[in-house]
Amino acid sequence: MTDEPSSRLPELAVDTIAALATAPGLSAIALVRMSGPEAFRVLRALTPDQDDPAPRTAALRSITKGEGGDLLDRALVTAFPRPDSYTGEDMVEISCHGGWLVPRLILDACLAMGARLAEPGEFTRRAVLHGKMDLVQAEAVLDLIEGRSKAQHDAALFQVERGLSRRIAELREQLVTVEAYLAHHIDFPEEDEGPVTVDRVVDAAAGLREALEQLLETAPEGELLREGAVTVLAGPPNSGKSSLYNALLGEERAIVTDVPGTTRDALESVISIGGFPFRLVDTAGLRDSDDRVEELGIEVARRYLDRADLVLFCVESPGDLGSAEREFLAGLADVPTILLRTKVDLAPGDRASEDPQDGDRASLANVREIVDVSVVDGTGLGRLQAILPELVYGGLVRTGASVPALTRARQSEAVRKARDQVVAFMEALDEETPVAVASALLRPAETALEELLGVISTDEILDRVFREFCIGK
Ligand SMILES: Nc1nc2c(ncn2[C@@H]2O[C@H](COP(=O)(O)OP(=O)(O)OP(=O)(O)O)[C@@H](O)[C@H]2O)c(=O)[nH]1
Ligand SMILES: [Mg+2]
Repeated sequence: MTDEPSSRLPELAVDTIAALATAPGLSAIALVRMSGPEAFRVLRALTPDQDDPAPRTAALRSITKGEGGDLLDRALVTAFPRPDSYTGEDMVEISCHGGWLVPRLILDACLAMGARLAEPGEFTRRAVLHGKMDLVQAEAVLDLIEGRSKAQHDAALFQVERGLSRRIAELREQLVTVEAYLAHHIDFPEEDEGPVTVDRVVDAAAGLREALEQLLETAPEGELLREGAVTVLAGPPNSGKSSLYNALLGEERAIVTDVPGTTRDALESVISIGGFPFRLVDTAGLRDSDDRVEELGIEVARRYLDRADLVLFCVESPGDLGSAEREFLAGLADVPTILLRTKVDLAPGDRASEDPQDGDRASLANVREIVDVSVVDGTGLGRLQAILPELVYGGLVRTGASVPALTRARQSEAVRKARDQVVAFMEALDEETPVAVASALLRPAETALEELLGVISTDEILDRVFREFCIGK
């Protein structure tokens, strides 16, 4: 531990930040962390008359309020001299007892001794500013914390380990190659068979466009992976929606009765099915109702259906599929739907004869599968759990989540911008626009990829990335 500023890093941040890195509440241990030029001085103030801990080695210390104040706790402290720390700055971690009081008192002591409370995401933001990680990795740090399913975890970890960053860097390289070919071509315009023909430039640009396109195709599934696919249980009253909701959740969350119109408000839970995240929503049964509360519940159901990624439409038997339901299903337009025939334990045997007839197919155009289910004997639940990931995350199910995939709007916007510029460039060449003029179209593509990685970044870009973070990260 030294007060000498390291010559290896520019001093970008002037102040020292502190925050609770663990969630407040009852826990055995909590972590208070500090980062910045004053971090070691503040630690000394909190641990008077005690040795500085050896770098990167946990040491047990009595933590006081500072400058001879009250004892607050005995805790493990670790000092990380820059640049070998998460942020790249001098950092201190204090692992103290958890709960409501101790971590708060220690944090207050850090603040009283000169640190300032960190903004959301500020530790990671400093890590980016000091070149410890790029922006895409920083976003993945957040995904890693927020992930609730195996696929989310795999994808976030892959991205933290630069999987996506490498892919974007390769695309940027490809772009620089096109620009280099172009420069060559401009330098030797007379040589028809010169070092680089226009064809070669066009080929390279086409390859780049294709690669950008492929990455862009990963965005819909990648973004769903972060949010969870909104999967709405809908259908007539009493058709068994809440029973299925509970069965898929593995707990009795929703009220189930034989009274039609039991569910009023929508219930939502995030669950992992086959390792993929789903936001399962139980809704009020759809019917014309005079009951004001039920009516409102049906309104809520419709709003969920408007933004559903997938609908599980429950009917007791296809015979129940009245014109209202048919109309409703047709109205779901292109939301993939699974038609669930519920309570099959009540009518055992072959129900194929009850399959919707051919004439029904038009109104069932978006029905991808028909599954017989029963929550009483478990029929069809396994099949349903196998179909759901395939239907929503088919691409990722096949490739695994450890592939470069775009997981945020910010990322897909940048790649789309780059793709559009490359397309505009190719069109310009096609129209025999002077090569020097056309080449100007490539620069914004390069900027888009550089901003994506944070090679060049503005406060606006950084604010956008880090505002989603919690304090202490
Ligand atoms: N035998 C049998 N009964 C079921 C099954 N699923 C649901 N039920 C019964 O059907 C009735 C209605 O079930 P719910 O899950 O409340 O139906 P719902 O679609 O949520 O009904 P609303 O909330 O009123 O729209 C209850 O009495 C359940 O016990 C099943 O698979 N087999
Ligand atoms: Mg219900």
